[in-house]
This record gives sequence, structure tokens and C-alpha cells, in this order.
Amino acid sequence: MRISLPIINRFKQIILKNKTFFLAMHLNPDADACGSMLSMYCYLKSLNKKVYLFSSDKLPENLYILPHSSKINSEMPKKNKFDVGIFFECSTPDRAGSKISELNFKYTISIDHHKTATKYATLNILDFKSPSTSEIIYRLFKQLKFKIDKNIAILLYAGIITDTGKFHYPQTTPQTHIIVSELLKYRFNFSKINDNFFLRTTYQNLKLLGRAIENMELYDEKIAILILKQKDFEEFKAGFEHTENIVNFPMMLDSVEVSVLIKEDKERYNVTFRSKEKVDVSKIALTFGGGGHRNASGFKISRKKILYNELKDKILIEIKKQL
Ligand SMILES: [Mn+2]
Repeated sequence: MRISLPIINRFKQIILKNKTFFLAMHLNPDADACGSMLSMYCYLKSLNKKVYLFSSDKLPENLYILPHSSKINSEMPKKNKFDVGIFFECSTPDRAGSKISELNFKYTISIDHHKTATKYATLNILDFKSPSTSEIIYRLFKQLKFKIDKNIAILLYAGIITDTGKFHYPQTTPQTHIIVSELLKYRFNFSKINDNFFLRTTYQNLKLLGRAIENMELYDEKIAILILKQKDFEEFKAGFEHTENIVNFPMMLDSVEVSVLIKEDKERYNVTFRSKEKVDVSKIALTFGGGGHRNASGFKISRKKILYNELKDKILIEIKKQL
């Protein structure tokens, strides 16, 4: 979808008449938020603006492949006044970090494609149909007649390819493919970018995956339960940060409707759900005080409150209500 002319004009106006910019993305940053923010950095630098790049959380290792990523600060800036604050994929400003409220801006801009976005900014550039924020940025630059370069092509490609799961997710449109074909004209090593985001993991993640799959339990062939115990994490010197993607594997079985990963540490159980069409796992997470989306959700619960077997039984009962 094209960005409306009033929004384009307002954006131009805010950018042109101001000098200092603070750019921030959401906690646990991903390639889409980061690629969007860094391509905006390139645009602002081409206009000789002063830009402070901020991420409250340390970048995950795989984002360091992105051009200019080393310029992102994890400390708050020394001064607390900026002309403009631009927020990437932050449904509210504090999604960029709790300290953001200490800063003062004359204008704020929010750029996002998540339905949860609220209209808190002076200018809200929101498109809930866009499969990525990077795609919104591409269209913005195109409509501004800003000529992108190879680095910006890499940044936007990384955002698009990760948020569409390599064109896999249903939000992907014909326009997405057209945009990527334009980006590929800049002749960067897209295969290396794909390897970086899709064929790379840690030793701990692989070992935990093996353990989880080995111990997988199937109920009625429809519900898969994976458990990673505290001792598994200790054995592989791993933490919860090494469990990425593990919950998705049981979904490869045709009969499986719901996959559940239960992670245990000293204090609590951390439970993650994935589902196919039938089951709304956000409802299940909600009954345990968690939340999320229809097909991906989770919750945490103290080990003092419940025993493992009790927890598993309760989860199974909730899932079976919907099957
Ligand atoms: Mn995104």
C-alpha cells in the first residue's frame, strides 16, 4: 500500500526543519526493527542530521552482520533533549526501554506494522497489512524519491526476509517480491545474509533441541510436549536464551495441532505454545496469566505454585477443550 500524501508531506516537514534525532527500536531487537532503524539512519545522515542510535538490549549476535550496527548505543545519551524521536516497532515508547520517558522530544514518529501499535506519536506511520516495517521504509524512501544504496538494500532485505520467514508467512504479498527484486539489483551477497539468519545457531541450542526431541511426548498424536529440565540447561551450560526455535519442530508432524515447550529453571516454569489452525493458544496462555497470539503464546509460573505433573495435566486439559 502507498503511504498517503499527507503523511509523506508531514514526514518531510518534520525531518527537514529539525537537526537532532534519537532513533530507538523495541526490546529484544530483531532484524526488521534493526534494519529499519539503520536505513533511516542512512537517510538522515545523507541530509547531514545528527543521529543517536539506541537499543536498550544488547544486539543478538546475528544482527552484527548489518551495516552500521556497531554504531548502536546501549547506553542512554548524555543529553536528554532531541528535536525528533523516531521509534521502530514500539507499540508504546516504553517498548524501547523504561528510561525513554527521561528524554524530551519536540516531535515523535512511530513506524510499525504490528496491530498492537498505539497512535502515541506526532506522526504515526502504521501499516498493519505490511509484512515488515522494512517494507514500509522502502515505500517511504521510494515516495520521497530518496535513492537507496547497497547498504540500505542489505538492511531492508534483512528485515523483509526475516519477517516473512523467507516469503513463507501468509502476510507476504506480490509487492514484497517486487521490492526484494529491486533490492537484489544492488548485488550484495544475499545468500550470506540468509545463512546468517536461517542457518546459524549455538552449540547449546543444538544440544537442547536434541534433548527436547528425544524426550518428546505425544498425546492423541495431536499434542506434543517438550520438556527441558534445569539439569539439561546445567549439563550444556545453557540458558533460556538458547531455546530459540525448539518449540517449532513438533509442528512438522502432520497430526500435531499444538506444540508445548516447558522450560524449567530454579524458580519457575516457562511455557511456550505453538498451534496450527484449530487451537487458539492465546486463550490457553491467558488462563495461566500469560498472553500472545492465536498461534504463538506463552506464560511463566513459579515452581512453588505447582508441580511439573500437575502443570502438564492442566495444560493438556486446556488444550483438549479446543480439540
Ligand atoms: Mn517486524
